[in-house]
Amino acid sequence: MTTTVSAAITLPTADDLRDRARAALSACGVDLSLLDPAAGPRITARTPVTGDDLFGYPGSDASDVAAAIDTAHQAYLSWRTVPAPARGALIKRFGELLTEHKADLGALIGIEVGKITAEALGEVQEMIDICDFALGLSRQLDGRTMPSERPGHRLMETWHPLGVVGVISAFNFPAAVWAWNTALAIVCGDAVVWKPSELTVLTSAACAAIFDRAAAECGAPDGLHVMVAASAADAEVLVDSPKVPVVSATGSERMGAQVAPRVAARFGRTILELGGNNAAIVTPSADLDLAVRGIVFAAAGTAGQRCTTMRRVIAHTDIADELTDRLCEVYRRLPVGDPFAEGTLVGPLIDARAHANMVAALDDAVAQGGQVLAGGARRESSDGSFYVEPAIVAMPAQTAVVQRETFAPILYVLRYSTLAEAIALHNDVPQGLSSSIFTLDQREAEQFLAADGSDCGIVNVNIGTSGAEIGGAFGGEKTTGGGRESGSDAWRGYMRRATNTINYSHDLPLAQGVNFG
Ligand code: UN1
Repeated sequence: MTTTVSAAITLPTADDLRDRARAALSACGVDLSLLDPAAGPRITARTPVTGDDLFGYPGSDASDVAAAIDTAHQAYLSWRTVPAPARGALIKRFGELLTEHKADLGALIGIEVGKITAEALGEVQEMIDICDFALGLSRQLDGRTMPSERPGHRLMETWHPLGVVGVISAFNFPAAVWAWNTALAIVCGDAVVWKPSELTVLTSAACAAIFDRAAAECGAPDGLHVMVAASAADAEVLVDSPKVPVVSATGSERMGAQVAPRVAARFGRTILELGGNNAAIVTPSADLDLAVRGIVFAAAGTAGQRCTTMRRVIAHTDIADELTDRLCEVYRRLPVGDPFAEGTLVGPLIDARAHANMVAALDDAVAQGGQVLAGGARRESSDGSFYVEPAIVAMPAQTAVVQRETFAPILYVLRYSTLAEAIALHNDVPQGLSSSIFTLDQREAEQFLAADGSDCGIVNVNIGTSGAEIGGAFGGEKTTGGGRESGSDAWRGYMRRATNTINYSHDLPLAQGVNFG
């Protein structure tokens, strides 16, 4: 399946991308003298757009990570005493600066991740939205009061900051997922040490510089947020440090399986957002126009590199042929190419490894009885860049390849006859992040939403699996890790709960009516 089709892709030059990156970094407040350091550990910033290395950036080693944790812990000790609404003022300013630098951050995300401009700007908008949300939250970190069983007593809950939150983020949402965690953690009174993906160090440096500016303007303690450009091995300090009560990690199931037991062994808390193997069930009553649009955005958008990307369609036999034909027809016309060019909808894969994984998955699918109906080929471009045509593969059954997450634009199509069979197929994968059903039949929709319906953390009706709003809690079950970030009451994951019983009487009645002399 390693076919390369000849319609060559025209790309910007690496020098052009370097110039754009320098301009955006400088506008965001990153000291350009950091680029291409002469000595010390170093990370290489690269672009998937052309496949070229862009700059060197100073790396952090394990001792830097330990020092960052100490600094952040000190900052937390004073930050936790700042009233939450005053903490919100910092996030308000941060959101304003993000708005001001939306285009700069969008450019960096485009350069380092290869997202098309609309999606790169969408990611920054998601950061601005979470700031709005966290600002409101800063006046709503509410606890309950419960009736006490004892006269003259009050029972209530208060919520307090926890300490340093370790944030480990992935390349595909280099800015927004960090912002979900950081905006909430800061409003909750925590400090943050951030280990971004090594693939997106420039975007991360720009985000950190913008945050630092907001923090300085608002008089926040130094070191409230520290970014460490560390390797996964050096970042293990973050995983093991007892001074990091919460580790919020986004990435592969393999990474989560390493991080979670180590944090648990020291009784730390994790917020995990790991793999997804998201599906849509399309029923006979579905509005197929809507379904096609929703599926194409979710399956081919971001070149299949979202954790929420749709990887499976489970189509009723009555409409499966028509749906598949229509999807293939759209797939054959999808504009693949330079993410900065107007009209492009599918940018590059992140790197050679991602492409090798896609090729291997397509080979496995064919060996397991699949038939590639559209796409799958690599388009001719520069040597180090990987532009692929999103693929649709008809599968006779939910074989091993369909059950694993391949972080590339491959959409497997399966067929079903009864809704019970469709839901069983839907849930028969290890992951449990996002899901959707396309139907105009309320009974079918409700069955999918019910306790014995979709087993995912995100369950949608008549929209695709990706592109969640920040207002809801984001995350999923099973090997997705069980964490919840972003909206709703996800903030509670960044705080500790204290149960308070207050006696305002002159007596000392004991609970449960216990008489103690
Ligand atoms: C991710 O891919 O890690 O729902 C996050 C979505 C985005 C977030 C994706 N709001 O697709």
